[in-house]
Amino acid sequence: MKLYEMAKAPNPRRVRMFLAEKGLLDHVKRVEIDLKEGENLTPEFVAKNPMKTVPVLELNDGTCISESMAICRYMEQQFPNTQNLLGKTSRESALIEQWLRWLEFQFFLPTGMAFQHLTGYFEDRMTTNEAWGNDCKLKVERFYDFLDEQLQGETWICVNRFTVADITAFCTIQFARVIDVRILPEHKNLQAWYKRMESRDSAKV
Ligand SMILES: N[C@@H](CCC(=O)N[C@@H](CS)C(=O)NCC(=O)O)C(=O)O
Repeated sequence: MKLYEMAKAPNPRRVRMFLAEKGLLDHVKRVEIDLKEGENLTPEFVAKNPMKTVPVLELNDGTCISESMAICRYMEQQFPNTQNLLGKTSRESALIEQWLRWLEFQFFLPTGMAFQHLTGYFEDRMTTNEAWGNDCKLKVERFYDFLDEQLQGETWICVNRFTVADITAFCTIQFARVIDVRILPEHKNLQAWYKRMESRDSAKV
């Protein structure tokens, strides 16, 4: 299998961490796609993913799966004897899914929008709007407060164990440095959780 990704980009990072936790990183051959140079816009890449984004997992039969969570689900089902990260019961799966949607829509997406509209990274292919970027940044800052509250008395984001929700929150927090948002000293619960995350081997990939 091939994993088209960009090492520095946050969505591919989520998938790499997921694979590392499961001990499956060596099951994929990583292919670097330079987004800044527009390598995701070539006809060859668009044929693999018409959404023009990374990551993309290409199976040995040529099937291409894009969307980080679709890739994670595929790998979890293909390798059921690895560490479960998506839920062992319907209750767990539902709560993890709820958190994933909160994290992706209310946290990751505004971080990405703030990045695009405040840094001008894709200025050659989009019109930026600074006011919108700042609104998104504010939303990201509020989400840190929310996460800190939710982590009161908890070790992990949900279901009392490490899951893909922790991976998604961690990768978003690291990504948010590019818009200069960081965990504040008063976010004691979030600080403690972040230390736990940082100490995992998968945090290094
Ligand atoms: N929902 C998608 C988002 C993928 C995504 O936006 N990837 C970014 C890199 S983190 C990308 O390829 N951006 C290129 C672009 O927007 O042109 C996923 O979860 O995989």
